[in-house]
Amino acid sequence: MKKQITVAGLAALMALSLAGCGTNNGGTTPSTSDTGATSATDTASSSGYNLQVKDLNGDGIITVGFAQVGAESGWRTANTQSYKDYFVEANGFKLVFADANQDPDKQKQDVRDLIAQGVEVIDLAPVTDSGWEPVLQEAKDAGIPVVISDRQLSVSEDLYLTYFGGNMYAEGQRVTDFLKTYMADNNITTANIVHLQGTIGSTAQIGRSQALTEAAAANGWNIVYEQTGEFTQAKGQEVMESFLQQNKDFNIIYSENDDMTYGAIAALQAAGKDPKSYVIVSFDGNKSAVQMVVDGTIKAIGQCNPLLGPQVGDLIKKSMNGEAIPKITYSQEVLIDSSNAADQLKTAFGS
Ligand code: GZL
Repeated sequence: MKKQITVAGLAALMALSLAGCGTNNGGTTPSTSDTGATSATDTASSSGYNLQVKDLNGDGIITVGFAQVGAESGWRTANTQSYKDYFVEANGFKLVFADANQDPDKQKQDVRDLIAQGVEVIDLAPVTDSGWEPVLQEAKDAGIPVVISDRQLSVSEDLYLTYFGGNMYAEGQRVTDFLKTYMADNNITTANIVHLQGTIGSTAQIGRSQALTEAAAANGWNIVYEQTGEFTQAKGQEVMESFLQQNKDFNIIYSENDDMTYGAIAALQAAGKDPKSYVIVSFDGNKSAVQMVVDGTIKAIGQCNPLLGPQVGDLIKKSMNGEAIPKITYSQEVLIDSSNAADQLKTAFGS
C-alpha cells in the first residue's frame, strides 16, 4: 500500500492560521494553554537572540540552507515539496537542501556544511532533540540565523531565531481526549493499547508519547506493547507483525503517524483480522488516511500540517524587515474524526 505524494495533491493547501502559544523550550508540555496567548518572552529579540536575517552577500537573494530529516513518510515528502515550491528565486530565495536520511549525526554535519557554504539563514527540522547546542552556537558565531521548524528543540531560546511547526503534545492530547470519549460512547471499559512510536527522541514522538502516557495513567489504560516504527510504513508493519505473533489481547492502536498506521493495517489484514474491529488512531492527516476515517478504518487522526514553507518564508521576511517575530508559533491543527473527515478530505495533503 504505497502512498505517493503528487504536486496536484499539494495544490489543495490546508487552511493554516498561526496561533502563537507560550511553551517551555521542549515544546512538549505547553506552559500556557493552547489558546493562542503568547507570553512576554515570545519575541525573538527579547529572548537574548540578536541575529536578523540579512542578504549578507548582497545578491538580492536570501540563500536558505534547509537541513531536512529525511524522506521517511508522506508527511516528510509533502514538507520537502512545500519548501522546494516556496523557496524559489521568484520569491526572493534560493534553497540549498540537505537530507539527513534520519541520521542525527549526519544532520549535525549537514548543518556544519551549510555554515561553511555561507548560507544566509538555516532552517533546521531536527531528527532528534539532543546534542544541538554546539552546532547552533557555531551558526550563531558565524552570524547565520537558525529557524527551527517541524520538530522543536529543548535548547536555550538564545540559540535560535524562531520555531514554527506543530505542537505535538497538544496533538496527542486531542487524540487521547478522543479515545476517552469514544470509549465512553461505545461502552468500551478496557483499553489494551498497542503503541507504535515515532523516531525515538524526536519531539514529535516525545510529545505524542507523553500525552498517551499521561492519559493511560489518568484513565487506567493498559499499554500492552510499545515499540518504535521509526515513522515508516515498512517498520510499522514489521513491528505490528511481531506483536501479533505474541497473541496478546488488544483493542486499540495508537500510531504516531499515518505511514506506520498503513503498515499496521497491512499486518492486521495479512493476519486475517478486520482493522475496523479495532480502535485505530493516527497522526498527520495524509489524504488516504483521512479517507480511512471516512471509511471507518481509522477512528481519528491528530492533524499535523507539513506545508510549512510559506509560513517559514513569511517569518524570514519579517526578520529581514526588522519586525518582531514570535519566538514560537504553532500551526493551527484539529482532530479529524467522523464528524469532519469528509470536509477535511477536500484540503488534506498528499495522496
Ligand atoms: C511531525 C513530523 C513527523 C510526522 C511524521 O511534525 O516531524 O515526522 O508526524 C514524520 O510523519 O516522519
